[in-house]
Amino acid sequence: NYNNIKNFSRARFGMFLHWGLYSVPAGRWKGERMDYIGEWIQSRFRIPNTEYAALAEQFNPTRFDADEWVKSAKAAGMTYLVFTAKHHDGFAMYHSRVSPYNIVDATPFGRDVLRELAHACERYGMKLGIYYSHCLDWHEADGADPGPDSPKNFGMSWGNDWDYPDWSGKNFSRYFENKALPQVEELLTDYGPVFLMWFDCPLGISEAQGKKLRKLVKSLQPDCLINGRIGHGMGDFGSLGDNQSPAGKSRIPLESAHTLNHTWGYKKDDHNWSNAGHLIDGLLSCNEKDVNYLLNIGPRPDGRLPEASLDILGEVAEWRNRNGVR
Ligand code: JFZ
Repeated sequence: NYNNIKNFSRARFGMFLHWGLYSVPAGRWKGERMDYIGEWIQSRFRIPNTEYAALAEQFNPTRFDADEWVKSAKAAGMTYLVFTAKHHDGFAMYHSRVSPYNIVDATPFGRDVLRELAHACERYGMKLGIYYSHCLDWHEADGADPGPDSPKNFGMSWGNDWDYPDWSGKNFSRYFENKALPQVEELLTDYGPVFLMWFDCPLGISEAQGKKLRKLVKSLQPDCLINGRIGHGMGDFGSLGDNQSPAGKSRIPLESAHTLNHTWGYKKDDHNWSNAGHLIDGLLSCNEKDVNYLLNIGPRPDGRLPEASLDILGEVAEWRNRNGVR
């Protein structure tokens, strides 16, 4: 869809939000601190699903206010959000009927935060994007797992081989058909217009499965864009990794994702905050090349955005006002 692709490059600046059960331990497990990115904590400490799922009982973000999140994004000049509806841990941050492993059915909070965000986006003219881990799902026995002989991710297993060590018994298409596709259908049916679907880590997905997923998205919402990490070169736009910048010309429009410290999901001990000036330089140099800049925030388990992130966003907002940037 040519018009919408043009819209994509006009979006320029977006807010990535990594929020989930991993925000509760926030990088520490049983007194041990975690290196590497916080949302990988279940794999890093090989936490059994029974124990990890108990985090849901502690997840009660009473300070969550969708309007506040959207307002801080808007003030900084952002035009879209990308919210983690389901990360690799498999926990749905919206009311899913496909699996009770979700924020409404499994936490004392019981609110559909995606619905609240979608409404807030509508109120403030913000576009809504949805992150969905379509292959990795540690909650499911059949989630993608490249197997015992494959290289690991900084020493961590890609698939859940702690609860489900029998690799030969895994059937990825069973997970894909029974959870991934139906959940993507929910996401594109129940939350109004979705600007883009942000898939991630295309492990174990066949070309036919990728086509099926793409077709599902486009049949439900023809204008919804798909990122390159769907796999098999099927994306409408490319996603660069953290702090990567484009090398040469690209066939499709690009987006570059960045964190404000060294994690995506909130980590208590990560104080490696970058400064606003550096961020603005990055934003400008991306936008100059028509690359969108997606800036990540890892909200705290109580629902508030970390103060350091808010400070940086505030400085960006100030810079915009000073320079009359729209
Ligand atoms: C993935 C996730 O594993 C991670 O937890 C986070 O959600 C991030 C945004 O995406 O990590 C990646 C995946 C691909 C690249 C970098 C980080 N890459 O291609 O450079």
